Amino acid sequence: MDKVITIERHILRQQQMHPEATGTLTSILYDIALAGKMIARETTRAALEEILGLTGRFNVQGEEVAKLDDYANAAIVRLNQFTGRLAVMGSEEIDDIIPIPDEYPAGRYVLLFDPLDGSSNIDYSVSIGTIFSILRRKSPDGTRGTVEDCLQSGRNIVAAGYVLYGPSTMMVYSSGNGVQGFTLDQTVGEFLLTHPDITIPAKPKFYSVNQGYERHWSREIQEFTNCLQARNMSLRYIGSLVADFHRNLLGGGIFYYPADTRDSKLPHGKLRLLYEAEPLSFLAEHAGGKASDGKRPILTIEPEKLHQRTPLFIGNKELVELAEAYIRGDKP
Ligand code: FBP
Repeated sequence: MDKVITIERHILRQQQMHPEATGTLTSILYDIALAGKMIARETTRAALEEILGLTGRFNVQGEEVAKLDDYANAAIVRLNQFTGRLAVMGSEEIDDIIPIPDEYPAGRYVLLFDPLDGSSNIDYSVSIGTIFSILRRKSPDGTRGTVEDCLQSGRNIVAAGYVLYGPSTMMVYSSGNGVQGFTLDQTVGEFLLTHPDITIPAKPKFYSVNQGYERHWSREIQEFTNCLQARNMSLRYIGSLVADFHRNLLGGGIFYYPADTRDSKLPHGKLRLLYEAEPLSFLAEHAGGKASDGKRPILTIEPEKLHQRTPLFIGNKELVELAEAYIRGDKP
């Protein structure tokens, strides 16, 4: 690396491009980077500290909550609730909105996050991650934030990203000016710019889907998958959305989690619109890719519920459009 650029320095530079900026967004991104470092420390020490495993509680999705899920959620809330920068937060792990306690001032931004994505992989030391998006509040300044502040289409996102806890810890984010990747140098505790201006490679290599569910898919999705196989693309599926997305962002490919007929309770697939699909779609589009629910761009969907789910097709533009063509029934 001929230049050592910390994430703080990079975010500050981005801020200087916006004379109207107040520095609040900058500070929120700093806090997320700090939360990422704290969670990275816990994930690497989880087995040593006996914080692997489950809490015995179930979240609003009906999934068992992992101890590390709890830690990650609490770390992000504790770092952000007293700063006066946020009006309200929303977490994949918490049923309702997370209000800013009355003793703290309410700010102008909204933070939505999946504290630990891929939690089914935590105990197997497989890559997991924290996913986040930041939006401006819609409710009047100075008042307490509302659920409406959280239910905004992805077009209103001002910044989004993820922290990936894998062989190395990386933070990848965009504030609308390209997608940047930083690697945590544990020896100095700093995220350093290692992947500037990420764009999805034009020639896709990978397709990522849980093919174990193929018999539950529509004929169109099955035909689309056959088409990818006929293109000699490699199947890669980790089962952690953030890790599968990250590989395809750097190596080229498509990740998809379609709706299927397995569980009538999940007619719209498994992944959460606000905490998973919207932030990664913001990144995909700023990296020259595309993200769709099979029929329309994810970022145009008007959310109705905090924990609503959506089918997701995300990655190389050409492949996402190919999936949409198959779903429309006009396969090429
Ligand atoms: P959470 O772990 O945040 O609940 O995320 C859901 C998730 O684990 C995604 O990361 C992943 O892509 C998907 O579910 C895996 O689902 P499945 O086991 O059905 O393939």
